[in-house]
Amino acid sequence: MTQASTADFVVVANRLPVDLETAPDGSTRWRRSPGGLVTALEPILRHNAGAWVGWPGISDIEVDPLVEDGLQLHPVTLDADDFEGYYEGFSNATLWPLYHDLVVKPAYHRHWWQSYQEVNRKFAEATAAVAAPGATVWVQDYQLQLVPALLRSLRPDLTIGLFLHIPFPPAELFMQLPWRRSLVEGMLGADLIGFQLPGGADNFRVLVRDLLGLPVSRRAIRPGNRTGTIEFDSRTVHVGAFPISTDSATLDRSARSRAVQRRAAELRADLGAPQTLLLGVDRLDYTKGIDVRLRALEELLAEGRIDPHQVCLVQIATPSRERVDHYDVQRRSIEQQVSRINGEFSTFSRPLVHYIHRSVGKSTLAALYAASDVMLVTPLRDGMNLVAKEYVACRTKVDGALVLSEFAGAAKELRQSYLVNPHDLDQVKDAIVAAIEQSPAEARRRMLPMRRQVLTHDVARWARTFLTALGRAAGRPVMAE
Ligand code: GDG
Repeated sequence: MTQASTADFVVVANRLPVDLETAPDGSTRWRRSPGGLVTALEPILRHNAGAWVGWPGISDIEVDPLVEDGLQLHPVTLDADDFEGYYEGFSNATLWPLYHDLVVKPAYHRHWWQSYQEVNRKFAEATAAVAAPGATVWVQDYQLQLVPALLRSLRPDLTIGLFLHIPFPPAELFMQLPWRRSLVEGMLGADLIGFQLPGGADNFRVLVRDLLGLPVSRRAIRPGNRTGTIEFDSRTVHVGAFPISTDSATLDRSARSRAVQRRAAELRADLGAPQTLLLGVDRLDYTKGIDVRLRALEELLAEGRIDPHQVCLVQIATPSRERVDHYDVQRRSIEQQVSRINGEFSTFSRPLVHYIHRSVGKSTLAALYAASDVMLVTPLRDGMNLVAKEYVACRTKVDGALVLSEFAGAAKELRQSYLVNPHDLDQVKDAIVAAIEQSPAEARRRMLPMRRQVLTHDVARWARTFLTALGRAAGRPVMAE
């Protein structure tokens, strides 16, 4: 462990790319939690004396800055009250449902807002202390929307980007938020605000025009990317769409490897060699529509349109935000659905639904993608949905079928999937049947263009595109890679 120094490029995210874990004997150790974001940003961080500011995953622990595997990490300490008010409360019981079209009712509590402000200030102060003069800072996601303005007031010399990973809602919904003005002004501290889709950027511009009465325009900073500008506080703030992706080449390579191919074959055999294997992979979240696909499956089985001897579903439902009420309710209802389907339709040789309420390893996940005939991605609303892109990246034999909700950002790129409105159960059922019955030629016709899209538009390209646009927005040279 080494003391970290000042950095020319700083990523600020709710979580660090490593988790601090407490062992049974009370000692702590770091475990890498490499997500797509780390993979995409790691080369840029390394080449630019980069640093990452974030929460280490355990409350009430003071941790010194450290260098882990060549990355400067700056832990932000949160106490149990911060975690409850800022994270579980305001981030996940206010903003999350508000930004996902009110799938459940957002709760508005003044003490949560207070905590959100305080914690955003902690993150801004930690970042201000780490960033070198004139550095570039990239703030990630809805938990930190006040950081851009707080940071700008502390460090006007910085170039600041903000990327929102989840949808940005229409103004009519956003206007419910009692602290709407402060939140928007917090975001406007950035030089560039990135959204997953042009629709999110449009929603933000309309909101700023109507709520703050500011002039907005559609001047493009990059051809082909619907971007615009907002004049605020004698500065120009750029707004645009930057659809995120996955590390496609690595997934493709992993899915081709002998080890993953062997594991895929083993998994199918372990599952009783079903004729058709269906798969769902999600955090257990009420936005993901796990209940939608289970309901569709149950009706198809009850109507005899699917033969229980031929089909089985693996549903990975990774534990998530378990202390937030709506998540607990959702979990119980999904578990009831699963046991009802299994009670009615399992055969003596195997259960109909294999429900895994745990996280599985990366190579098992790649093997599941490679082994499954039909991938079910049915969210009611989703910023992008990387699972859909990961499945496509792992279909190295150009087969398989993706049933995809129109309300996932990924639907804008994966047009050849079986697109469904998750609120239209009959359509979801018909799409599942069509996906199960498709011919190999039809599978190839659909999968080929989707693979081309995902393999050419990977997460590294996403990061590069955002940072290039940020450099142009700030009128400074972009990061070296
Ligand atoms: C937010 C936005 C946007 C899941 N279970 C396991 C596992 N995973 C991995 C998947 C995928 C990731 O977690 C989930 O990403 P999603 O994009 O599907 O969804 P969110 O977590 O809601 O992410 C979303 C994303 O940010 C990025 O901008 O796309 O719209 O909501 O990578 O593979 N990974 C492993 N084991 C599991 O059991 N190893």
